[in-house]
Amino acid sequence: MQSDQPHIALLPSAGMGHLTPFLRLATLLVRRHCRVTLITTHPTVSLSESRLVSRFLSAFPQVTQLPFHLLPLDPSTANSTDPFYLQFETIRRSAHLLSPLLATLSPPLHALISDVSLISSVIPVAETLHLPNYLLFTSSARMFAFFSYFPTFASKSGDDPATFGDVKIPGLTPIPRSSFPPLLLIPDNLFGKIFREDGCEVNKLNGFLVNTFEGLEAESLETLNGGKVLKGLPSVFPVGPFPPCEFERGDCGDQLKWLDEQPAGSVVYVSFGSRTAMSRDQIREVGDGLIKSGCRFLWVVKDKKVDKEEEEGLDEVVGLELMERMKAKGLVVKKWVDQPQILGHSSVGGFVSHCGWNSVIEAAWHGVPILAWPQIGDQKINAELVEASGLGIWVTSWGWAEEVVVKGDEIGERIREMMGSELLRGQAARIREEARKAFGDGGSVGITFKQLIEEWKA
Ligand code: BUP
Repeated sequence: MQSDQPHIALLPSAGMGHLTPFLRLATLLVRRHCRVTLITTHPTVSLSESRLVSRFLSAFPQVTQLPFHLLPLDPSTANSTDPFYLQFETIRRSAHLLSPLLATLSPPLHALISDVSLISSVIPVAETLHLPNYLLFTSSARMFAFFSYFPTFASKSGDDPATFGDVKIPGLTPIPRSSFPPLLLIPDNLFGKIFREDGCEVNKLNGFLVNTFEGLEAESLETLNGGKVLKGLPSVFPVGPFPPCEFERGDCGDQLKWLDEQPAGSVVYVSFGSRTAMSRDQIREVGDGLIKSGCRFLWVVKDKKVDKEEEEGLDEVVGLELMERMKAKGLVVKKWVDQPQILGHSSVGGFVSHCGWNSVIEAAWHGVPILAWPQIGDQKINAELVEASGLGIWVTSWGWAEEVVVKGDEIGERIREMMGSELLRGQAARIREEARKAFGDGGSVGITFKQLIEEWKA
C-alpha cells in the first residue's frame, strides 16, 4: 500500500441494489491503490447481502471491515412496513455511533462515501470529524436530478402531493407525475420523509458519484453540472459503468450449461430485481406470456420482498401445470442467480427488466436490449431513460406492480417485438461500445477517478 494514497470509508445502505454498487466501487478504489474501509451494518435485511459482503471481504483481505452494530428500531415509530426502508431508518437512527468508530481508524480517513438514504444522518458525523463527505448515488443521473430538484419543486407546489404536476427541470425532458416514486404522492410515509429530508441537504456534501456515463446520460450530467438543477450543487462525477466483479460470481453452472445449449441471441432473460415481490396472478401471466412469445427464456421468479421468506417452491408459486408447459422452451428458477454472467452469455438476446439501475447498467455493459417493466420506486424514471437512450422499449400502460395485472397475450407480444428488433440490437450494441470506451484506457472512468483521488489527497 502506497502511503500517499487516500483512505476512504464506504457506508452502504440496505438492499442488494445499494450494496452491489458500493462493493464494485470499493473494488475500483482498491485497484487504484486507495486504502478502503468498508462499514458493514449488522444485522442485514437479506441473506444475499451478508453473503456478498463475506465474498467481497475474502476476495479483498486488504480492505478493513468496520462492523457497525445497529440500534434496535421500534417499527411502530417509523411509518413503514417495508423491511428495506425500515433498515434505512435504523441506520439513520444509529448513525451517531459512527463518529467514535471512524475516529479510531488509522491512518485517518480522507473521505467518507455513503448512501443516498443516509445523507442527513451522516452530515453531523462528517462535520464532527472534519471529513469530506461524498455520496454514491445508486440510481441514474436522471433520478439524481429529480431527487435534488424535488424539494424546490415540492415547495413551489405548496408541499401538497395532491397538487403535484410534472417536474420540469431546465435542460431535461420533463418527468411526468406518473413516473414519480408512488410513495412521494402519498402523505406521511417513511420513504417520502427520508427523500425530502435528504434532498434538502445535498448542497452540504462535497460531491456525488454516479454509476453512469456520458454515452448513456449526457443530458442529465450536463444539466446537473451546469447548475440547472440546483444553484451551488457540488460536482456530479460519472464514475460508471461499474463492471461486474469476480467476487460476485455465484454458482450458476446449471443455468450456464442450459444457456450453452441455446442458439446465439435466442434467449430472453426475465428478472424483476432483488426486492420486487410479484403477485401470484401476475407471475402466472408472465409465464403464460413467455410461452406465447415463442422465445426461449430464463426466468427468475420472486414472490417475497426478502429472500429469507422465500419458502415455497416453484410448483406452488407458478403452478404445476404452467411449469410443465414451460419446460419445452424455458428454464425457470427461484433462487439467486449470477445475473451479470447470464447477461454476458452469447445466447441471451433480450432482458425483461424492472429497470433497477444496476440491472440497466449491466444490460448496457453487455449490450442487451431491455423490455422495461418498472415495478416500484425510481424504476419508471430509469425506464424513461432506457427508452430515450435506445437501449430498450417501455410499455407505459403497464403501470406499477400493484396497479394492474398485465395479461400474458400482451407480454408475449412485446417480448417478440423486443427479441425481433434489429434496430434495438444495433442501439444496444452501440451503447455497449460507449460503456466499454468509458471504462477502457483513456476513458472517462479513469479520468474521473484520477480527479477524485487528487481531490481526496489535497
Ligand atoms: Br434477483 C437478482 N441475481 O438473482 P438492481 C439480482 N442480482 O445477481 P433491485 C443477481 O442484484 P433497487 C439475482 O445483477 C443487480 O446487480 C443484479 O440491483 C443482482 O435492482 C442487483 O437492478 C439488483 O438495482 O434494487 O434489486 O430492485 O431497487 O435498490 O434498485
